[in-house]
Amino acid sequence: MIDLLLKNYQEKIDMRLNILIPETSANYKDVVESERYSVFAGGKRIRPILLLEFYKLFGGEDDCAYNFACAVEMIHTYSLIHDDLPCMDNDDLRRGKPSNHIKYGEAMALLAGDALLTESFGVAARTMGISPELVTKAITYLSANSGVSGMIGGQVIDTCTKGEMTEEVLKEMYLLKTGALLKISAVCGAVLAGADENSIKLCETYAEKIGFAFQIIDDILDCSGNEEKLGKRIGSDDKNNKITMVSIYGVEKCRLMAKELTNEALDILDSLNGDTDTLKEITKYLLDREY
Ligand code: GRG
Repeated sequence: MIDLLLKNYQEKIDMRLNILIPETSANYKDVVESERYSVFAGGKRIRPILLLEFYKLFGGEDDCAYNFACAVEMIHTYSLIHDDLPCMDNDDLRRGKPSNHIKYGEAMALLAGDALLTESFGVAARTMGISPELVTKAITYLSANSGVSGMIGGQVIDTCTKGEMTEEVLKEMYLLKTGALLKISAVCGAVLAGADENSIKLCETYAEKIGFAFQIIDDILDCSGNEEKLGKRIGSDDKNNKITMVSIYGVEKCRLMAKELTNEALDILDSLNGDTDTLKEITKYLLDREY
Protein backbone atom coordinates (compact mmCIF):
# COMPACT_ATOMS: atom_id res chain seq x y z
CA MET A 1 0.00 0.00 0.00
CA ILE A 2 2.79 2.45 0.96
CA ASP A 3 4.82 1.31 -2.08
CA LEU A 4 1.94 2.06 -4.43
CA LEU A 5 1.32 5.44 -2.82
CA LEU A 6 4.98 6.41 -3.13
CA LYS A 7 5.10 5.16 -6.73
CA ASN A 8 2.06 7.25 -7.73
CA TYR A 9 3.58 10.35 -6.18
CA GLN A 10 7.00 9.62 -7.72
CA GLU A 11 5.49 9.36 -11.21
CA LYS A 12 3.67 12.68 -10.90
CA ILE A 13 6.71 14.44 -9.42
CA ASP A 14 8.92 13.07 -12.22
CA MET A 15 6.47 14.29 -14.85
CA ARG A 16 6.53 17.79 -13.40
CA LEU A 17 10.34 17.80 -13.04
CA ASN A 18 10.60 16.77 -16.67
CA ILE A 19 8.60 19.86 -17.66
CA LEU A 20 10.54 22.13 -15.29
CA ILE A 21 13.98 20.98 -16.45
CA PRO A 22 13.46 20.27 -20.17
CA GLU A 23 16.11 18.82 -22.47
CA THR A 24 17.69 21.43 -24.69
CA SER A 25 19.91 21.71 -27.75
CA ALA A 26 21.25 25.12 -26.65
CA ASN A 27 24.99 25.68 -26.40
CA TYR A 28 24.73 25.15 -22.63
CA LYS A 29 23.05 21.75 -23.13
CA ASP A 30 25.84 19.94 -21.24
CA VAL A 31 24.83 21.43 -17.90
CA VAL A 32 21.16 20.60 -18.47
CA GLU A 33 22.12 17.00 -19.30
CA SER A 34 24.15 16.88 -16.10
CA GLU A 35 21.25 18.31 -14.04
CA ARG A 36 18.80 15.81 -15.54
CA TYR A 37 21.22 12.91 -15.00
CA SER A 38 21.11 13.42 -11.22
CA VAL A 39 17.47 14.54 -10.97
CA PHE A 40 16.25 11.41 -12.78
CA ALA A 41 18.71 8.95 -11.19
CA GLY A 42 16.01 7.33 -9.04
CA GLY A 43 15.67 9.31 -5.81
CA LYS A 44 12.88 8.33 -3.41
CA ARG A 45 11.28 11.84 -3.60
CA ILE A 46 10.60 11.77 0.15
CA ARG A 47 10.80 15.55 0.57
CA PRO A 48 8.32 16.53 -2.16
CA ILE A 49 5.99 13.74 -1.07
CA LEU A 50 6.01 15.01 2.52
CA LEU A 51 5.37 18.55 1.31
CA LEU A 52 2.39 17.43 -0.78
CA GLU A 53 0.96 15.34 2.08
CA PHE A 54 1.21 18.22 4.59
CA TYR A 55 -0.34 20.54 2.02
CA LYS A 56 -3.24 18.09 1.67
CA LEU A 57 -3.59 17.61 5.44
CA PHE A 58 -4.20 21.32 5.96
CA GLY A 59 -6.79 21.54 3.21
CA GLY A 60 -4.62 22.37 0.18
CA GLU A 61 -6.38 21.50 -3.03
CA ASP A 62 -5.53 20.26 -6.52
CA ASP A 63 -1.97 20.02 -7.73
CA CYS A 64 -1.06 23.61 -6.83
CA ALA A 65 1.91 22.71 -4.60
CA TYR A 66 3.72 20.50 -7.16
CA ASN A 67 6.08 23.24 -8.35
CA PHE A 68 7.09 24.02 -4.79
CA ALA A 69 7.55 20.32 -4.04
CA CYS A 70 9.80 19.96 -7.11
CA ALA A 71 11.81 23.01 -6.05
CA VAL A 72 12.63 21.23 -2.78
CA GLU A 73 13.69 18.10 -4.70
CA MET A 74 15.93 20.27 -6.93
CA ILE A 75 17.65 21.69 -3.84
CA HIS A 76 18.02 18.19 -2.41
CA THR A 77 19.56 16.91 -5.65
CA TYR A 78 21.99 19.84 -5.83
CA SER A 79 23.08 19.07 -2.24
CA LEU A 80 23.77 15.43 -3.17
CA ILE A 81 25.80 16.41 -6.26
CA HIS A 82 27.93 18.82 -4.23
CA ASP A 83 28.18 16.46 -1.27
CA ASP A 84 29.78 13.80 -3.53
CA LEU A 85 32.48 16.17 -4.87
CA PRO A 86 36.12 15.41 -4.01
CA CYS A 87 36.26 18.55 -1.83
CA MET A 88 33.31 17.23 0.24
CA ASP A 89 32.68 13.50 0.84
CA ASN A 90 34.40 12.36 -2.36
CA ASP A 91 31.93 9.60 -3.24
CA ASP A 92 31.83 7.99 -6.67
CA LEU A 93 28.40 6.33 -6.51
CA ARG A 94 24.99 7.91 -5.94
CA ARG A 95 21.48 6.63 -6.53
CA GLY A 96 23.04 3.51 -8.02
CA LYS A 97 24.98 5.38 -10.68
CA PRO A 98 28.37 7.05 -11.00
CA SER A 99 28.24 10.34 -9.09
CA ASN A 100 27.66 13.43 -11.20
CA HIS A 101 31.32 14.54 -11.19
CA ILE A 102 32.48 11.04 -12.19
CA LYS A 103 30.20 11.16 -15.23
CA TYR A 104 30.50 14.84 -16.20
CA GLY A 105 33.63 16.13 -14.44
CA GLU A 106 33.96 18.38 -11.42
CA ALA A 107 33.30 21.67 -13.18
CA MET A 108 30.04 20.49 -14.72
CA ALA A 109 28.92 18.85 -11.45
CA LEU A 110 29.51 22.11 -9.62
CA LEU A 111 27.58 24.04 -12.27
CA ALA A 112 24.72 21.52 -12.40
CA GLY A 113 24.31 21.86 -8.63
CA ASP A 114 24.46 25.65 -8.90
CA ALA A 115 21.88 25.61 -11.69
CA LEU A 116 19.47 23.39 -9.74
CA LEU A 117 19.75 25.61 -6.67
CA THR A 118 19.35 28.85 -8.58
CA GLU A 119 16.46 27.62 -10.69
CA SER A 120 14.65 26.10 -7.71
CA PHE A 121 13.67 29.53 -6.40
CA GLY A 122 12.12 30.53 -9.73
CA VAL A 123 10.24 27.24 -9.81
CA ALA A 124 8.92 27.81 -6.27
CA ALA A 125 7.93 31.37 -7.17
CA ARG A 126 5.87 30.02 -10.08
CA THR A 127 3.47 28.31 -7.64
CA MET A 128 0.06 29.09 -9.13
CA GLY A 129 -3.36 28.95 -7.49
CA ILE A 130 -2.07 29.82 -3.99
CA SER A 131 -2.04 33.34 -2.59
CA PRO A 132 1.23 35.25 -3.27
CA GLU A 133 1.51 36.04 0.47
CA LEU A 134 1.62 32.33 1.35
CA VAL A 135 4.05 31.56 -1.49
CA THR A 136 6.35 34.38 -0.34
CA LYS A 137 6.17 33.14 3.27
CA ALA A 138 7.08 29.61 2.12
CA ILE A 139 9.95 30.82 -0.11
CA THR A 140 11.36 32.84 2.81
CA TYR A 141 11.31 29.69 4.95
CA LEU A 142 12.87 27.68 2.10
CA SER A 143 15.70 30.18 1.74
CA ALA A 144 16.43 30.51 5.47
CA ASN A 145 16.49 26.76 6.06
CA SER A 146 18.52 25.75 3.03
CA GLY A 147 21.10 28.50 3.69
CA VAL A 148 23.66 29.08 6.44
CA SER A 149 21.20 28.75 9.30
CA GLY A 150 19.96 25.49 7.75
CA MET A 151 21.42 22.87 5.40
CA ILE A 152 24.59 24.77 4.43
CA GLY A 153 25.30 25.54 8.09
CA GLY A 154 25.02 21.82 8.87
CA GLN A 155 27.40 20.96 6.05
CA VAL A 156 29.90 23.53 7.35
CA ILE A 157 29.80 21.95 10.81
CA ASP A 158 30.25 18.54 9.14
CA THR A 159 33.19 19.73 7.04
CA CYS A 160 35.02 21.85 9.63
CA THR A 161 34.53 19.96 12.91
CA LYS A 162 36.83 16.97 13.01
CA GLY A 163 38.35 15.48 16.16
CA GLU A 164 36.66 17.84 18.62
CA MET A 165 33.06 16.87 17.68
CA THR A 166 30.81 16.64 20.76
CA GLU A 167 27.44 14.93 20.85
CA GLU A 168 25.73 18.30 21.17
CA VAL A 169 27.43 19.66 18.05
CA LEU A 170 26.74 16.39 16.23
CA LYS A 171 23.02 16.70 16.99
CA GLU A 172 22.99 20.29 15.78
CA MET A 173 24.74 19.18 12.61
CA TYR A 174 22.15 16.43 11.96
CA LEU A 175 19.25 18.80 12.56
CA LEU A 176 20.68 21.30 10.10
CA LYS A 177 22.32 19.16 7.42
CA THR A 178 19.56 16.60 7.08
CA GLY A 179 16.70 17.94 9.19
CA ALA A 180 16.45 21.33 7.51
CA LEU A 181 15.17 20.05 4.16
CA LEU A 182 12.65 17.77 5.87
CA LYS A 183 11.53 20.75 7.98
CA ILE A 184 11.14 22.79 4.81
CA SER A 185 9.01 20.00 3.33
CA ALA A 186 6.59 19.71 6.25
CA VAL A 187 6.41 23.41 7.07
CA CYS A 188 6.14 24.74 3.51
CA GLY A 189 3.36 22.24 2.76
CA ALA A 190 1.48 23.53 5.80
CA VAL A 191 2.22 27.20 5.05
CA LEU A 192 1.06 26.90 1.43
CA ALA A 193 -2.24 25.40 2.62
CA GLY A 194 -2.71 28.33 5.05
CA ALA A 195 -2.20 26.37 8.29
CA ASP A 196 -2.26 28.33 11.57
CA GLU A 197 0.95 29.15 13.49
CA ASN A 198 0.38 26.55 16.19
CA SER A 199 0.04 23.77 13.61
CA ILE A 200 3.09 25.04 11.73
CA LYS A 201 5.10 24.83 14.96
CA LEU A 202 3.95 21.22 15.43
CA CYS A 203 4.99 20.40 11.83
CA GLU A 204 8.41 21.87 12.58
CA THR A 205 8.83 19.70 15.69
CA TYR A 206 7.58 16.62 13.79
CA ALA A 207 10.18 17.25 11.07
CA GLU A 208 12.98 17.74 13.60
CA LYS A 209 12.18 14.30 15.04
CA ILE A 210 12.12 12.53 11.68
CA GLY A 211 15.14 14.53 10.49
CA PHE A 212 17.23 13.32 13.39
CA ALA A 213 15.96 9.76 12.96
CA PHE A 214 16.60 9.93 9.18
CA GLN A 215 20.27 10.79 9.66
CA ILE A 216 20.71 8.13 12.36
CA ILE A 217 19.29 5.55 9.93
CA ASP A 218 21.60 6.95 7.23
CA ASP A 219 24.57 6.38 9.58
CA ILE A 220 23.40 2.82 10.31
CA LEU A 221 23.01 2.08 6.60
CA ASP A 222 26.45 3.57 5.94
CA CYS A 223 28.06 0.94 8.12
CA SER A 224 25.72 -2.05 7.78
CA GLY A 225 23.60 -1.45 4.68
CA ASN A 226 23.65 -3.20 1.32
CA GLU A 227 25.61 -1.20 -1.26
CA GLU A 228 23.48 -2.44 -4.16
CA LYS A 229 20.17 -1.58 -2.46
CA LEU A 230 21.53 1.72 -1.14
CA GLY A 231 22.90 2.83 -4.50
CA LYS A 232 25.89 4.40 -2.79
CA ARG A 233 29.11 3.23 -1.19
CA ILE A 234 28.96 2.02 2.36
CA GLY A 235 31.75 2.88 4.82
CA SER A 236 31.93 6.50 3.65
CA ASP A 237 31.81 7.84 7.23
CA ASP A 238 34.67 5.57 8.29
CA LYS A 239 36.69 6.50 5.22
CA ASN A 240 36.28 10.18 6.06
CA ASN A 241 36.98 9.61 9.80
CA LYS A 242 33.56 10.94 10.72
CA ILE A 243 32.16 10.82 14.20
CA THR A 244 28.53 9.71 13.96
CA MET A 245 25.83 8.62 16.40
CA VAL A 246 26.73 5.04 15.42
CA SER A 247 30.42 5.54 16.21
CA ILE A 248 29.39 6.91 19.64
CA TYR A 249 26.52 4.57 20.56
CA GLY A 250 26.73 1.56 18.23
CA VAL A 251 24.09 0.24 15.85
CA GLU A 252 21.66 -1.30 18.35
CA LYS A 253 21.34 1.77 20.59
CA CYS A 254 20.99 3.95 17.49
CA ARG A 255 18.15 1.80 16.18
CA LEU A 256 16.32 2.29 19.48
CA MET A 257 16.92 6.05 19.34
CA ALA A 258 15.54 6.25 15.80
CA LYS A 259 12.49 4.23 16.86
CA GLU A 260 11.86 6.49 19.83
CA LEU A 261 12.15 9.62 17.68
CA THR A 262 9.76 8.06 15.15
CA ASN A 263 7.23 7.30 17.90
CA GLU A 264 7.44 10.90 19.10
CA ALA A 265 6.86 12.07 15.52
CA LEU A 266 3.83 9.75 15.25
CA ASP A 267 2.43 11.23 18.49
CA ILE A 268 2.71 14.71 16.99
CA LEU A 269 0.79 13.55 13.91
CA ASP A 270 -1.89 12.20 16.26
CA SER A 271 -2.21 15.63 17.86
CA LEU A 272 -2.96 17.32 14.52
CA ASN A 273 -6.50 17.66 13.23
CA GLY A 274 -7.37 15.73 10.10
CA ASP A 275 -6.51 12.35 8.59
CA THR A 276 -2.80 11.70 9.17
CA ASP A 277 -2.89 7.98 8.29
CA THR A 278 -0.82 8.36 5.13
CA LEU A 279 1.73 10.57 6.87
CA LYS A 280 2.01 7.94 9.59
CA GLU A 281 2.70 5.26 6.95
CA ILE A 282 5.40 7.45 5.40
CA THR A 283 6.93 8.14 8.83
CA LYS A 284 7.16 4.41 9.60
CA TYR A 285 8.54 3.71 6.13
CA LEU A 286 11.38 6.17 6.78
CA LEU A 287 12.37 4.23 9.90
CA ASP A 288 12.30 0.84 8.17
CA ARG A 289 13.91 1.92 4.91
CA GLU A 290 16.83 -0.08 3.53
CA TYR A 291 18.00 2.63 1.11
C1 GRG B 1 27.61 24.24 -1.46
C2 GRG B 1 29.48 22.50 -1.52
C3 GRG B 1 28.11 22.89 -1.12
C4 GRG B 1 27.35 21.98 -0.45
C5 GRG B 1 25.91 22.11 -0.26
C6 GRG B 1 26.20 19.32 0.20
C7 GRG B 1 25.44 20.16 1.13
C8 GRG B 1 25.46 21.61 1.03
C9 GRG B 1 24.75 19.61 2.05
C10 GRG B 1 24.73 18.13 2.18
C11 GRG B 1 23.53 17.71 2.80
C12 GRG B 1 23.45 16.22 2.72
C13 GRG B 1 23.97 15.51 1.53
C14 GRG B 1 22.88 15.60 3.73
C15 GRG B 1 22.64 14.16 3.74
C16 GRG B 1 21.18 13.95 3.77
C17 GRG B 1 20.81 12.60 3.28
C18 GRG B 1 20.80 11.51 4.28
C19 GRG B 1 20.52 12.42 2.01
C20 GRG B 1 19.98 11.20 1.39
O1 GRG B 1 18.60 11.43 1.17
P1 GRG B 1 17.63 10.34 0.54
O2 GRG B 1 17.87 9.04 1.22
O3 GRG B 1 18.20 10.25 -0.96
O4 GRG B 1 16.25 10.86 0.56
P2 GRG B 1 17.41 9.98 -2.34
O5 GRG B 1 18.52 9.57 -3.29
O6 GRG B 1 16.40 8.91 -2.13
O7 GRG B 1 16.80 11.27 -2.76
